[in-house]
Amino acid sequence: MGVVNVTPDSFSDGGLYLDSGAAVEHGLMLAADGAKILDIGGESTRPGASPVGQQEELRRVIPVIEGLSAALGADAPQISIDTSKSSVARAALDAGASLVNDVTALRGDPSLAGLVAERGCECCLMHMLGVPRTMQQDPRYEDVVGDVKAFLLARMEFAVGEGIAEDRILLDPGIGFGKTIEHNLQLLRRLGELVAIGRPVVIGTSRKSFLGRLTGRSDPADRVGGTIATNVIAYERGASVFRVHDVAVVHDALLVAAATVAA
Ligand code: HH2
Repeated sequence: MGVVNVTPDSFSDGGLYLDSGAAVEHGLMLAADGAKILDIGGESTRPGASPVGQQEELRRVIPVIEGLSAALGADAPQISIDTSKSSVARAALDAGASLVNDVTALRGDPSLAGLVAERGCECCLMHMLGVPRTMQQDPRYEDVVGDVKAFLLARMEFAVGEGIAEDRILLDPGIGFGKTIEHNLQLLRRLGELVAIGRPVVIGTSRKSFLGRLTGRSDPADRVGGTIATNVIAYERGASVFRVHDVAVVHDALLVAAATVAA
């Protein structure tokens, strides 16, 4: 899953693809690099980020999804919309998206679950403790893996109760969303416990700050080594979807990891 952030303030690529033409071009490059899914987002969820209004989010992402849908060929990657708003998800699905990636796991907008159920599209339910503005202020868990697993099971039960087919659901532990370095590492180390739920697990470590703290790399673009290491480990522990900014190198790393594990 390649990331296309159409935002001025994303933590690693804010402002680079705010222009819809540049965002479409970037998405096409990620597809050529091997992305099977393109995740389009118009609102940063980095720690401390401020919420974006519906009109502005629509203005950012819809032309990009329309542009990618028109430009991508027969072997096109799936388009995912990274949003918590049902109005944005609806317009994105109309424009060609088929996966709703909601970092609030259907807690942010009461009408999003019904929309996903009605359209029969896929959705990714992600764990987050608190809200982006304050989530990194002293996050605490009884047992981070057990707590995240219980949360994901509860959100899946909610989604199914709202009419979403279980086989349309992907799950994500939400690396960096209300977690310390040790919480993130525990989730990666014990990812198998989440894979055991039986739904595809999405993992998003790409360029995140815990990799910077572990390696001393303050510039997110310099965290590709840490990104590769964590994605290979997640693959080996059963993750299915790898949300990254640097598709080409992670794609190669996963091809080699897959060949090694298969042998
Ligand atoms: N991480 C980010 C955003 N969306 N979605 C899922 N399912 N999993 C993640 O780990 C995840 C996500 C944050 O990364 P990014 O989009 O690069 O940054 P920003 O939120 O600042 O735009």
